[in-house]
Amino acid sequence: MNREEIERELIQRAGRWTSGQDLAEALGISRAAVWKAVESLRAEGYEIEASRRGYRMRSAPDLLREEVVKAGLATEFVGRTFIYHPTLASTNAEAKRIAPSAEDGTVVVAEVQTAGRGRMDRPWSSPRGGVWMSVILKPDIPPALAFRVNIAASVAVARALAALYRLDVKIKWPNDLTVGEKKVCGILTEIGAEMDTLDYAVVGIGINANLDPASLPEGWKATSISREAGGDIQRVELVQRALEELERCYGKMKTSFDLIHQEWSSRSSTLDRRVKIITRSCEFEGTAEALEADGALLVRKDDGSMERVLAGDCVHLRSAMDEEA
Ligand code: BT5
Repeated sequence: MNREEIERELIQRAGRWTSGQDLAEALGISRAAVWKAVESLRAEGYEIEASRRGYRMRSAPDLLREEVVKAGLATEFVGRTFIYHPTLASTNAEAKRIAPSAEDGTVVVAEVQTAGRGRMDRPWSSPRGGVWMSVILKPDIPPALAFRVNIAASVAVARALAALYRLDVKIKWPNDLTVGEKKVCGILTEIGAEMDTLDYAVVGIGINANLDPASLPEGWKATSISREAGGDIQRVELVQRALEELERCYGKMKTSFDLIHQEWSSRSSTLDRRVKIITRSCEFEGTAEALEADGALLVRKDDGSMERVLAGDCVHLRSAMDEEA
């Protein structure tokens, strides 16, 4: 208990000296207990100086701990309840478990997932160094509009990656974020609903932050931020920014969704491409002509007919123009 309190105090006063006496008095504990808590923080990788002037935090380890993320988080409700786990099977599974009684905006984060999942129960590789988190949202919208949450999340994370690391992030339909056609982030939105009410949406966001894409199977065409940005990044800042952008996009979801939809379209790498669509029931090729506001992709088949695809996978093919070039 003392450890968490000292951690919070030192993070709030990072870079400034605080006397052991002040800390002990503020928390109603002995100076020896302060010292013990400082020692246990150091053992976890915190750099804390000690001198006659007291203690000064120089750096915190790059862990997505509640106290550290919340200390600089400029949101009203997203991430205000922030649940940190060193390891979980899947943050989406845990978020769904707690969703019925959770506050709107609750975030579940894990440093490592042992059974991370993608769409259609595919595996999602989640080693240390990535950002694996799920946000529980309770929008007052009918279940039929739940796809909006997914679109808002794609736009939000794309904004965060573009703003923080100047990456040219594209959205590949339906919701992969890519850099140079390689996947840097995957999003999985799952809902709990009755016939006409949405109880919750759990938005699972997996970002390959500081990891070596060579450690993932080559066929996955994956990349990471550290690879694209040329070095490790601060994951805490990334989580904060992504949650802030998510709150902003989520706020527009009900009143001005067309703005989010427009941004989604303008960041799309799928539009105007030749694509192969694979759904549960069929496979076909064509040209991606439009992204509709309900998340559907409109594909013009070679026989001229138009197909609306609401769910499935999309492979980007080389365009006829590329082939001529
Ligand atoms: C997705 O599925 O892209 C959604 C991934 C969502 C992951 C987050 S992490 C936090 C939360 N908790 C969870 O358990 N899940 C969410 P999909 O479009 O089906 O892509 C899955 C495919 O991507 C796999 O079949 C692999 O080919 C590939 N893949 C797996 N791990 C990857 C990684 N780390 N980076 C890039 N590609 C990966």
